[in-house]
Amino acid sequence: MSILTVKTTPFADQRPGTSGLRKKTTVFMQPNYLENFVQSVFDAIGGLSAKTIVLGGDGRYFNREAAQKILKMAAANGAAKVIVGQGGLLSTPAASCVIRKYRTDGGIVMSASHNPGGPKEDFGVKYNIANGGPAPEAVTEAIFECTRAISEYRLLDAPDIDLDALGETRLGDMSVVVIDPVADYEELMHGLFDFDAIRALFASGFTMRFDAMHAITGPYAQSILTGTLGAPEGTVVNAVPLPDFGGGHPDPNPVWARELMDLMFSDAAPDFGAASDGDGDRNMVLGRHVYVTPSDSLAVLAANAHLAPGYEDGLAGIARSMPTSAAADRVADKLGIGCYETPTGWKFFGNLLDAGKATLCGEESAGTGSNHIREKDGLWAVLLWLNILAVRREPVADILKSHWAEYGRNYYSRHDYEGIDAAAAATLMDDLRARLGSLPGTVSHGLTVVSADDFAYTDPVDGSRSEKQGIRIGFEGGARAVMRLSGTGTEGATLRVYLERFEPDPAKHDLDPQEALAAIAAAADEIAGITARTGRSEPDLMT
Ligand code: G16
Repeated sequence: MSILTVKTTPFADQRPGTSGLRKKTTVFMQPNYLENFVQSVFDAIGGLSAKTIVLGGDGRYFNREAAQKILKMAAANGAAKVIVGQGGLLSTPAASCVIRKYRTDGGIVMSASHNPGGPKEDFGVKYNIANGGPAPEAVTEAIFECTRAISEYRLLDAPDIDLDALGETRLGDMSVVVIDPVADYEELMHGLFDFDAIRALFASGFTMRFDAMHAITGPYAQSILTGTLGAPEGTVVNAVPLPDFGGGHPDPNPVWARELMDLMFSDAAPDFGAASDGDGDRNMVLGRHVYVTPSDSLAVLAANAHLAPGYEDGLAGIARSMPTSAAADRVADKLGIGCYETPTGWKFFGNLLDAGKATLCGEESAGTGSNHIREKDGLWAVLLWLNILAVRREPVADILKSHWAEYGRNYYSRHDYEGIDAAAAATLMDDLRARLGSLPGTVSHGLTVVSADDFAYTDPVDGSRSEKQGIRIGFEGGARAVMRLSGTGTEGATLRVYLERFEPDPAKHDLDPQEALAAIAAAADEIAGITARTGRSEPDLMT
């Protein structure tokens, strides 16, 4: 087996976004594209010599081929060992768990998360550092710089290895250890939650539907919910990961998880419903006839986390991304613990978790997690909910209502305008940015603007600064609209408009969120000129 040094030239579009590099699968499959990016990762982290990394993916189209190629590149770059999930599979949270458990130097996750998969859809690669979390901006920028200068990559000239056989093999001088993708993760969950209490909950006739959306969480949910916790067969649906996610969009939200939504709002609704995304880090939670927004879920989990053994000593602090509602802040306030507001992107939570400042983290984009790993974790959130339900024995809707009665309700919704012209989107944001100083005092749809700024973040641990992280428009009375461009799309631009209004009066907690937020949405549209500039009168998605 010889090491090939292959000449290449840079691709101009390999700057990682909110979460790694995501492109159309055909872009990744063109000669040298994947290789350039992977070699740049290795170069940016100071080479792979004698290092151990983890490798896995969400099983989407091109996962296996990419895994073989990355293994051969790791071997040619001098890695000592790669721990790889059987079949090239690992959910994002499981990859984080394995990186931490075996104290490896980092890991590569092949996923485009909630984006659809298939030859005409999306693929992605992200690099996680030794703490198990997404590479911080300094590292992703260093990777990008390497992609701009790359002239060659290294590849072992060797046959493919058998990714389905558990155990250790060799690829040149490198050891390859194929592991069960579920076992380490399940062991971690066992240590955090009261499995006996959850088992008793299911034994009492509690019913649940978990929609794995034909994505990576299927095997994890089957093993833990149906296997270990005794949930009835049929609890987990769409449980077999498919390369194209069954033609669906593996994004657990009210639109893409329509089937689950319909069931949960029907007469046949089980007690609890949940779904997770392509790579298993997102979650959606529902009760009978009720949808729990991710922002509310974070707040309820924070207020009740002490009911689970892993969190019985209380929380050090809570962190949320800036566009996430302030519902969790009210819990932090009451608990007298720290509360942190970060830019969008799980990578910004890493330092807070490492420094012990935050225990729970969450984002409006259906991500919730804790210090047990350094990624958001869909099934973990579901298990924490189950542990809380097992102790409180109340319907989800009642838990939510009593939470709002105690803390007030943050009405919240995100409106997405997808696939809009990238130049028009950039101009919209630039023009709005240029007018921020003159916005206070403006009245739109009966709402007076009292503040307008562009969110910037200074990491309290390492002092790093991130600018231009979303435009915030505050209205009199505390309502707000936030606007930013998504960093995870692969076609055109996606404008995200986040709307929020606080309602302290329990007598007014039963409004339809879209109605409760209608004036704020109209004001945001007028102030930014969304309809006028994009030609869209309606968002494509409202979560
Ligand atoms: C990723 C990031 C999240 C982020 C989300 C949406 O999630 O890990 O932190 O909130 O994208 O980002 P954007 O608004 O820029 O599209 P995932 O699940 O796609 O990895």
